[in-house]
Amino acid sequence: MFGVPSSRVIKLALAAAALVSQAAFAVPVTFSGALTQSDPVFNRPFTATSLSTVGTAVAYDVYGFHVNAAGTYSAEATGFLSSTADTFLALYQGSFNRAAPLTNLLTYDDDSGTGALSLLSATLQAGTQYYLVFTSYTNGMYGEYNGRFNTVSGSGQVTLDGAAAVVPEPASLALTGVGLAGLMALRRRRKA
Ligand SMILES: [Ca+2]
Repeated sequence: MFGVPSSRVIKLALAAAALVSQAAFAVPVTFSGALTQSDPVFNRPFTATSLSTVGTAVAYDVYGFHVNAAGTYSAEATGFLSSTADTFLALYQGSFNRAAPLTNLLTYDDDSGTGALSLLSATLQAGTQYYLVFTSYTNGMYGEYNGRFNTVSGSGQVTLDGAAAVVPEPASLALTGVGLAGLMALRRRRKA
């Protein structure tokens, strides 16, 4: 006979329930960085078939990511320089080549977010590599920014691939503070 204290059984059950709930609900993934004068530049798209004539050499950052289940996902710019700053997002499937900005372009957005911030959504598949390009509307716009991926439909999860400036959105503000403090400490160390 195995005499297992009932309190331990309850604890195990609660731990298992916590694991299940973590797996069942997608967690938004935030990212942050800065567009700088030393960033590479490209001629951003204007439409799916034409290039911008005002964003001809915009600084950009690229975020490689994948999802673990098919579904609808969104990516948005949540801040850039100031409330009037004008972001642009482009989503690529398979590969991104700054010399061919219309190749593999899945979708893009200029101003669907707050103010002139960008918000795009797309149906994505598991097992496919995607690249989110964060850039600005016109040339010469530099500054720090924040962004976020969300699962719009389905229970899939976005995972960023090897991006250094990635902070999974935590469940509490306390955790956000710790994550941002850690990120800033890391950034300070790198600059030193
Ligand atoms: Ca914009």
